[in-house]
Amino acid sequence: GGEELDRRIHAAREALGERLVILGHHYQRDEIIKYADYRGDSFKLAQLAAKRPEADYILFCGVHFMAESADVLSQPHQKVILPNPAAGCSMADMANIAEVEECWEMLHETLGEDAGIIPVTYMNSAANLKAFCGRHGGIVCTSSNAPGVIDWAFKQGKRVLFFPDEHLGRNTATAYGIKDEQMVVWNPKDPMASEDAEEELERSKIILWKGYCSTHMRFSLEQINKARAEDPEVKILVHPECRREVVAAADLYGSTEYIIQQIEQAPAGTRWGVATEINLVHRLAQEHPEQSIFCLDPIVCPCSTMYRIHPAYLAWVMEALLQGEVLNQVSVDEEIAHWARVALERMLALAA
Ligand code: CIZ
Repeated sequence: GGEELDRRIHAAREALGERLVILGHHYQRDEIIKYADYRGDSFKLAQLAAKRPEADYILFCGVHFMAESADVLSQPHQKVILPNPAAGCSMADMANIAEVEECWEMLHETLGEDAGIIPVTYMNSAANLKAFCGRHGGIVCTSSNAPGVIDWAFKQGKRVLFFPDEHLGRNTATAYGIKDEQMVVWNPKDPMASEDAEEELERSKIILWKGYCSTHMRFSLEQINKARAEDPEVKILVHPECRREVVAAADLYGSTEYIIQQIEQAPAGTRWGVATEINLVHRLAQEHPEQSIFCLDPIVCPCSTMYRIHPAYLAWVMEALLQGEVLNQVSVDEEIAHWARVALERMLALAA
């Protein structure tokens, strides 16, 4: 039962002491987040790992690409553990290295070797895609710093190839002033399908990979209209992985860290309709009873892969550590880690 698991996790936690740090992503459920030494978005958590060199083990309560980034940015002696190895990210899986390399080749065949394409990958991607960006003059972005990264990329070249999330790419490019007709969607399953594909690519400024977050795709313009009809004062706060029309209709949009910050700074009595993962929305509602916070999607489901981190996995991997056994370690190949770090460090240099 829950109490027994809780007792086992606390006992293992005590025994492991400073050798273990537990990181919890904002989208984790309360039964997990309560054990986290730190909470954050993927990027903040990956950086935190490196700042705790006394911790030999980093227990990453989140999804696979996040654990990979933590491994890339952590110190060589640190081991990163993903409690349940089946916790992936369906959006991150929508782009793989073979497809991205094929796309890169086709784009250069069509546009020529001086196409001036800068690859930009969202943090939500496998380490080998970050490494691809590192090798080809590109960069990583998060939902917090995407505007600054896009600006950097356009100063380096003529075009951007953005993967894997079409919507973050489109929302960021729109805010940057790129017109719809300068955006092309790249479907890796059927590239160059359109009759006008060549012309579209010639005039493109940004090529958007056809990937999406199934949790954020649940939000719609109808939900926003309904919320406003019921309460004209309601503030609509959405994540940039939502569709363009949802972001366009919102009062505010931004990353998880931005959403949290907006709510923390708002006066008592503020009423919010929020479009992001339900565990974060519920937690914000609990932590801010002085405001009214609801999720725009009435039939909410949590992110199904984040949900795969269950307390039983924590107990299992922590007890194994006490026996000297490292289970479910996420370890990125040294060559890939090197180039992924190049792309991540370009992003870090921008923030500095
Ligand atoms: O990068 C992250 O942590 C995710 C998945 C979302 C966000 O906005 O922080």
